[in-house]
Amino acid sequence: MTSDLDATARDILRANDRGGYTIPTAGLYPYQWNWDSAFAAWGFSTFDIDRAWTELETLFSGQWSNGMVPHILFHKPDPGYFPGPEVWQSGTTPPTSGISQPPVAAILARLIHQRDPENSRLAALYPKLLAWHRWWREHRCTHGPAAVTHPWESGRDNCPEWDPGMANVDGSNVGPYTRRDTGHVDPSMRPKKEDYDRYVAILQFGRDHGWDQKEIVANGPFLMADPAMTFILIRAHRDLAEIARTLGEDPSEPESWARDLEAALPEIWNADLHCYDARDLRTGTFANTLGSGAFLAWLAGIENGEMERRLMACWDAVPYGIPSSDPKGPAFDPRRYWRGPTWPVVNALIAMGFRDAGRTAEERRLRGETAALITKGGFYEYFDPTDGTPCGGDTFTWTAAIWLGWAS
Ligand code: 2M8
Repeated sequence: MTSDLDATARDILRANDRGGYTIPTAGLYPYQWNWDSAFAAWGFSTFDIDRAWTELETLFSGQWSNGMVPHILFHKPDPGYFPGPEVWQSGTTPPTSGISQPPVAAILARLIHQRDPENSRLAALYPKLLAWHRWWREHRCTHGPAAVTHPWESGRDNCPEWDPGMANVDGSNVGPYTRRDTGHVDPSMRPKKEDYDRYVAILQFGRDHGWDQKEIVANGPFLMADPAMTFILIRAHRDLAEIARTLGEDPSEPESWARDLEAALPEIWNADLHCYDARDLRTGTFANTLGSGAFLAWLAGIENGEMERRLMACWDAVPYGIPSSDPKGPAFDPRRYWRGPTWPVVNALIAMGFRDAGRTAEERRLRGETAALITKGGFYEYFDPTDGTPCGGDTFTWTAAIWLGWAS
C-alpha cells in the first residue's frame, strides 16, 4: 500500500514538472509558487537529488535585485490563472508577482543537503538565501515580529486571522476582473468575492507605487503581524546559520535576526486567547482568533504550558490533523480553504517542531492523521478536518512531496 502511494506521489511530482520547476497542480495553479516549490524540492530529494536542487535554483532565478523572492514566477503565460503577470507588472525577467511567501527554502534546503553531503549547490544558493532573509529583516520585521503586506504573502490567504486588517481595505474601486479559480474548483471552498476585491485592491496599491517596499509598509492598505511567518522565519534564520557553519561562512547575521524575532514575541502574545495571535499593525488590535499559525510556535522551539493547553484542546476537537482555525471559534468553516480545513503541508511543518522538541507522541499522532487523510482521500490540496473529505485541487505537488518527505 505504502509503496503504491510512494509511486503515485513520485508520478505526481514528475507530472507537475514543467522543466526545472513544478506547478502546484494543473489548471488551478499553472505557475511556480514559492513555498510550494521548496516543498517540491524536498519531495524530489527522496528520489532525484539533482532535480531537487534544480527546483530551488529555478525559484531563485526570480529573485529581485532587492533580495525578495516573489511568491509566483510566471515562466510561461497561462490565461487560466488570475491575477497573471499583466496585472502584477513586476517589470522583471521572468515576470513575477510583487509580494513574497513563507521563507521555508532554507529549512528544506538543509534537509535536502542532509541527503546530499556534496556542498557545491548549497554553497551557490547560500548568498541568495542570505539576501532573501535580509530582505525579510529590512522590509517585513521593522515593527518587531514578521509582518505581511497581503494575505497572499502569508500563504494562508483567507484565514480568519486577516479579518480585522481586511475590514479596513476598500475593495469597491478595483474595476472589473474575472476570477479563474472558481472555474477550476467548487466556489464554496474558495475565498469570497469581497475577499478577492480586497486582494486586488492591495495588489493595485503596490503596483501603482512601483513595488516600493518602504511605501507599501508605511502606507499600504494592509499590514498585519503574523505569528506563522514569525515562527517560520525564526526557524529559517537558525537553519540558515547552520548552513553557514557547514559551508565555513559566518553565521552571526542570521543568528542575530532569529534572536531579535524571539525578543519581539511578547508583542504577538494574546493573553486573553492564551496563545500567539495575528495583530493589525495599523490599529494595534489582535485578531482574537486561534489559527494554525499559532501551532508553528513548535517549529521555532517556542513552548509554554498555557499555550499548549489551548492548542491541544483545538486539535482534540477534530479527528484529522491541525485545523486552520479553531473548530469551536465563530469563523470555523471546515471546507473553505484556510478558514478551517487541515493542510498536510502545515502539518508537516508543525511536526518538524514536535520532533525537534522530543514530542514523539504528538509527532506520531499528527503523521498518522495526515497519512490517513492521504491514504483514504488521495493527494488533495487540503481536507475537511471533521470527516476527512478531500478538498480543493487534486494531484497536488506539496501533498505528494510531504508524503515522500514525512507522512509515508
Ligand atoms: C494558494 O494561494 C494562491 C495565491 O497565492 C491562490 O489561491 O491563488 C495558497 O494556498 C498558497 O499558500 C499556495 O502557495 C498557492 C499555490 O498552492 O495557493
